[in-house]
Amino acid sequence: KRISVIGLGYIGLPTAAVIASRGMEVIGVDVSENAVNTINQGKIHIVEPDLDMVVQAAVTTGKLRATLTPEPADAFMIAVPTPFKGNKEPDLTYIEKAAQAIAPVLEKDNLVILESTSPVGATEKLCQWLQKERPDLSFPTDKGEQADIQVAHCPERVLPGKVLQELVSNDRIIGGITTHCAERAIELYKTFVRGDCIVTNARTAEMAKLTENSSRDVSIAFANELSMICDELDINVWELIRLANRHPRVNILNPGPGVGGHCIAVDPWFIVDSSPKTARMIRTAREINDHKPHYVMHQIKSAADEFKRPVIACLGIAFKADIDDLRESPAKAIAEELTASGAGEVLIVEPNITELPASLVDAGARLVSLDEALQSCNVLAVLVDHREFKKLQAADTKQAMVIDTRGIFG
Ligand code: SAJ
Repeated sequence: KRISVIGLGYIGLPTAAVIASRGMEVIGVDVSENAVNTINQGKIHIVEPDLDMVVQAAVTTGKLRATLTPEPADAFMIAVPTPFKGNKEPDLTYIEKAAQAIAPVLEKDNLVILESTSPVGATEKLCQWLQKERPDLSFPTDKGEQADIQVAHCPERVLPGKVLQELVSNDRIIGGITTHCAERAIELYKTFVRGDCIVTNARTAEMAKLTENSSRDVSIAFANELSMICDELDINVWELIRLANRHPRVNILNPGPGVGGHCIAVDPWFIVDSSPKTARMIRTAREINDHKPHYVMHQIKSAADEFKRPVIACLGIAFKADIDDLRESPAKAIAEELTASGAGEVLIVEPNITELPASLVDAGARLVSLDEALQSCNVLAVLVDHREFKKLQAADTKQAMVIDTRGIFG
């Protein structure tokens, strides 16, 4: 069997490499020449623990090959980005482009799987886009079980930082447009997934993925709202949550500087876009989490205003602990806003990177060691709970005013 993976990013590349490591022939397709060349040299263009070794092995054994133009295959797995537009409407352009790219090489009995997190109805749209390009083939939205091509939505659910492990161990939701589509998809996933593969229809599978991330977003918003209420009432939110969580049926998540990454801060908007009047809590949770970085930035700024020559140390700019991913990071946004506001000299400690992004360098921020930051700062903002920072004791921060958004000092 030949499997083609469209989109070789954070989801597509690990998926392609894992399937190749099971002995199947995998052709990876990407629009980026740099990604294609890097992968064909057995290297990777993204950061994920252990991915380099798996990709190198898959390329060296000839099981994985990357290309710019799709080639015929038995199954196509689409793992392209689904961002939102300025007005928070889902942007399905990458899925449409992927459909147009694979349509010319589609053959009868091919299986097409959409892995990208998508708004409800996107898998049906994918069928329509393919149908438009290939009027000679029939699709399950139209011809049901008699269709030439099978289509399913099997949303990815892996946690950045643990992708290789979760790709194999997580349960999978298999949303077939028809039963036969689901059966075909299960057959493919069973070759590399150890978790259960649970069948449903495509629309429910789309909504299930959005629901998982919205559920987490709503829970984090609850914690973030609590943290702001506690500031007003002079209560330590970390102690409060520890106490409340002693109740057998309460499990509050951790407040933080806001919600980052490219999933949890995006996906709930797809539900809001589909049901704008009804999705009130989901929208409010998004607004609370999006507001949190501004709130934290003002807290830091008022602390800095207490000093004649404020030196602000920002501990961490990644979007969460122990990764180097700065995309959609609230911590990075806070550091940028602080630097631009002229609140003081800004020192950044980020053990997972070797160079600061240009936006911060240009604004005058400096990347320094933890020791240097501790020695020279008078305001200390803990923005990410990296393992290096969790070792800190209150005594290490000396005379600095501390804003601890992650509760490392409890
Ligand atoms: N965060 C908090 N408090 C918490 C937990 C998280 O502030 O108690 C923040 C993090 O610091 C980070 C953001 O939330 O900024 C998101 O981090 P995360 O670890 O919760 O999730 P992601 O975005 O790395 O991955 C999520 C996962 N979804 C769920 O756990 C329901 C993952 O399984 C999905 O595959 C992924 O989104 C995705 O691709 O959709």
